[in-house]
Amino acid sequence: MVIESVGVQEIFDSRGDPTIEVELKVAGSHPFFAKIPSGKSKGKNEAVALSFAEAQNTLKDGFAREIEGFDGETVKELDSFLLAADGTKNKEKLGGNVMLGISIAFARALAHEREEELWEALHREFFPKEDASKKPLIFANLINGGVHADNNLDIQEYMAVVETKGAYSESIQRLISFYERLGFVIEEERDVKRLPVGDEGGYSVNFKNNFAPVEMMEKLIFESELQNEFRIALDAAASSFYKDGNYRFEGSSLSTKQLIERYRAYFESSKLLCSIEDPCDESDFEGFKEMVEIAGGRWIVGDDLTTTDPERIGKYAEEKLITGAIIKANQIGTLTETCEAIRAAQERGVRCIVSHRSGETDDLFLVHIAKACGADGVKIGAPVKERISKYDELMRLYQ
Ligand code: 2PG
Ligand code: MG
Repeated sequence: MVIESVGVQEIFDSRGDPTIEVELKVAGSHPFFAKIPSGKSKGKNEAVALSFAEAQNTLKDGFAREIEGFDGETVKELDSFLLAADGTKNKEKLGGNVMLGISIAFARALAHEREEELWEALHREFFPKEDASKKPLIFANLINGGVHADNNLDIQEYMAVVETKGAYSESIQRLISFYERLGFVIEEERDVKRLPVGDEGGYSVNFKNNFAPVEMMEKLIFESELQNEFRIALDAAASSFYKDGNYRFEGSSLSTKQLIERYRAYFESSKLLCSIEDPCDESDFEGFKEMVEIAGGRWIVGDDLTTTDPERIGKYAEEKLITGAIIKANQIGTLTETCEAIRAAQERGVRCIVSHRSGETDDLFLVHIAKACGADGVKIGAPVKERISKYDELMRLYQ
């Protein structure tokens, strides 16, 4: 498969912030595209994302000519070429977003040539032994806080975790009804109409403390008799409230030990809380370790800590800092490294949750990565607006 040209367009994500779409032309076919999402609560080690103007200049300054005529039959070959052409540690020369866009568009071209879906091409190349029919748990963010919302919650995300034993269509319908009921409960309690929502479509209102949303969701899950199918997960995104060695939490300054005591109390008070992502700052290795020790089988998930980096995931899994890992392709910047990160987790028994970003597009590649690798979870926000297309794709791919 020979690349004829690469171009970039400026597009806008679900927050209205600019991001890029890559267009790739290969010999003898129509163009292939990939839209790249963007994050707000980012890990320090994420690949650099170029602005549209920077991406355009990089292509004009010679990279477009360099890649023209590239000839390869696998995603790995293309990504090795991109990594060599970039040559930096954090992809600052070509941009992780540009590289990932080329990588995904090329994978789509390869899949098209073989009359396959994107997930089939990825499964064949990277995960031939994994069970692509395994249904991932759905992590749906229903109450937003932290930097994703304009409210008083320090914790960034309160997610319903939905296990699907039958058809996805039925579980997703139950999730949508649950999300609506949760909205009514909050409206009634506050006596307001039209609740504000945060970046990922979850309700964004004040609560008396960071545990109150868990209590509210848990009560409603039991009242709705969904306790055998629905559980609750948090993304604390703790780096966003960590400053100078302490955590700014509910107006106080907490040490790692004190913060972990709060989480311990959550575990004791909740029957359904099954996972906490980034409970501590990405530099607080002791904190992560202690969380795994007290978690009692609940997942302790790395996101800012691990940034979809195969080496970091491998290292932190072996040091027992995590039992789950968030997979976001644009944190690392190529499909090959994304798949290696998943492998690094799978080989060590660490659960993989393939995730969206807070600034999303309607590109569906994350659902295809999840299916290709037999992921344990997909994290796609509330079932509304721009995120709904990912739920539709889940139903289509797993019917
Ligand atoms: C996260 C994500 C997605 P962002 O922290 O897990 O929910 O947010 O894309 O802003 O990093
Ligand atoms: Mg996160």
